Amino acid sequence: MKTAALRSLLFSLACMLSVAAFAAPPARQDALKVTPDMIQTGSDIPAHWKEPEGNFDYIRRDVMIPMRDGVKLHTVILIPKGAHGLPMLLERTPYNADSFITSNSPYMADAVWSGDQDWANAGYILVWQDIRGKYGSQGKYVMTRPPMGPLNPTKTDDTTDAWDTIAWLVKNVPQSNGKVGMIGSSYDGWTVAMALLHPNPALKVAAPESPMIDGWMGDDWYHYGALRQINLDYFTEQMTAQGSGKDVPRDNYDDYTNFLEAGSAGTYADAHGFEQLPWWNRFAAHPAYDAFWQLQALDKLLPQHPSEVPTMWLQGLWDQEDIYGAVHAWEALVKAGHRANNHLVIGPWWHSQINRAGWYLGPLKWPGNTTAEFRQQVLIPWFNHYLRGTPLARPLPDAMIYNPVQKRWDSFPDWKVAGAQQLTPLYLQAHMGLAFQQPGGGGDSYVSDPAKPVPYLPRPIQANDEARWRTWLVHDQRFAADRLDVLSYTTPVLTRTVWVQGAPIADIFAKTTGTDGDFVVKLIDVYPGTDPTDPTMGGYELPVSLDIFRGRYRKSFSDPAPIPANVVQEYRFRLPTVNYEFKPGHRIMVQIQSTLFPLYDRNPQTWVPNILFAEPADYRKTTVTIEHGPDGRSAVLLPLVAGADSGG
Ligand code: PG9
Repeated sequence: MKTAALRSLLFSLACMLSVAAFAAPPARQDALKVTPDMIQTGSDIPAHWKEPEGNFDYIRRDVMIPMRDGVKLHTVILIPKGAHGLPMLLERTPYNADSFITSNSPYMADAVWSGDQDWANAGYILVWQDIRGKYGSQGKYVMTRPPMGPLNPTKTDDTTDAWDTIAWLVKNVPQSNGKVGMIGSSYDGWTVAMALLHPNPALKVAAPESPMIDGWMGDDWYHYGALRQINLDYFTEQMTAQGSGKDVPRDNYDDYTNFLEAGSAGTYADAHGFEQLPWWNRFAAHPAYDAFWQLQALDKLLPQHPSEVPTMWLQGLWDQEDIYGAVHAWEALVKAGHRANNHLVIGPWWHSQINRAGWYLGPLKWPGNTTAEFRQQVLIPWFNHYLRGTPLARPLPDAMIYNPVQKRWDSFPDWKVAGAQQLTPLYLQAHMGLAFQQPGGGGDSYVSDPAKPVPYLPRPIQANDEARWRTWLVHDQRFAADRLDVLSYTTPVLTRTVWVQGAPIADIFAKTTGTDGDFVVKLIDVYPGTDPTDPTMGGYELPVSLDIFRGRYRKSFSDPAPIPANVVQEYRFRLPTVNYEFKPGHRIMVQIQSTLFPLYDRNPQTWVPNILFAEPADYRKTTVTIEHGPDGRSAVLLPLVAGADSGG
């Protein structure tokens, strides 16, 4: 009771006081005292903010490294605190060195992007550099700047820039042991390959990952002369600003519609101001494989300047951007006698997936994180060997290629370059059959209508939908098999394993009523109709290896020629390298079609000098006939593993 009374007394007092406070006259504004520390006449943003790094386990250095011509390149270096005698891992990039540090975590392994976390944990000094003219670097940007020579009359290229950078790092990073490894994927893989043309002696090991090696033959820009017009966004992203540019603006949600309405790739480019881009103008003037492309094809240049740097050429089995580069660079070096220091690795990955998680690819699931396991168990120990002298548990084989059916890595002590393997033809047959026996004859026709090209994915298609882009090469092909302009040849259900190891060759004999045309060939694994462990895979048509070929280049890539109408011609081209087992119960399918749109531009199917600028009237329907023989027997030639073959 006592307490309650006291509480009510206090409450009444408080109420009286607050009424008194409200009732008191306000303090006069001009009577308030202002001291100088209350006033800001400048900016509240300091000219240079320096993060206190007391609890950081690393030091960040941002430096401008001078090149031999005085141009300075912006370089970010992360050094573990207290480091001494550590190797350096260098990545040279057009994609913003700053962006590789994805958070301001005080812990180096948390601060860097996924591709570098294992390297940070492994105790490396990490170095990223903006290449000339991009992001923080001085100088002029040139798209995949050709090496000094006929296409580059200056005194620098990405070989000299890598050399000068490494020389500077060795001198100016006292925490290092003076040894450098280079890594990077795609464009950054190209910069690794460029460094190898004349490597600084401190470059001790290298891994070009999905490197762009020959942009015309089979990497980003063309495949066997068919234009990858979907990359036109890349032009504006990379070359409309020193930093990041924007994509091409879209009129429609569906890129199928956008490219179809534009007509040719050239019209699309013109409509979006591409004539302002010097690279586009050089590019568009050289649709064929002329000196412009050949003189910058790195699989031609590397064997002319072979390095002794141990090099791991690495790519994905379903690499939707640069499926050509690593294999061809490795093969070119091996053919020139440099097998000993060059290794080939092909993982079950999409483009650049090596630097991300590797549990699955589209519907294909692996028993573990194939990328992290590879980095931790193979790549980093191999780098450690050359950069720290750590012994290797076992030597790296000539080639390691993932077997996506057994879901394991297969190692090859003596992987054969394409052409050195025996090939077994799997022939197209009557009644849409496919078999190892020679066919009787005949052929099948379809109408290829440029007004209704075959899409590479079910519509609607957004080129920049990353998830669909990364997995399009493993997309179920049933959507295409339904079309009348897609021929699907299938074996009977296999009774034995057909194991393909190497590069299949498409060898198609065909005639067309037009004077030009493209041929798309897909080698497909048809799953059994039901799969109790994964019902969604019942009847799945998985592309194992596919590519496109532009008919005008059937005799020469540099000198295209019209196709004689209604005359059978041979179209022979190599498909991407695989290590694939077609299992009993499955069937093998070969699909043939003339368009893969809008990833590839449409062939007008009428001869014009430069397809990039075909006029609307040039696009014409044609009837294409694929021959079974006897004049020419269409087939896909398979490099088979002896003893596992011929189930069809
Ligand atoms: N595939 C991309 C590219 C490389 C080189 C030139 C143009 C594009 C990339 O991912 O970097």
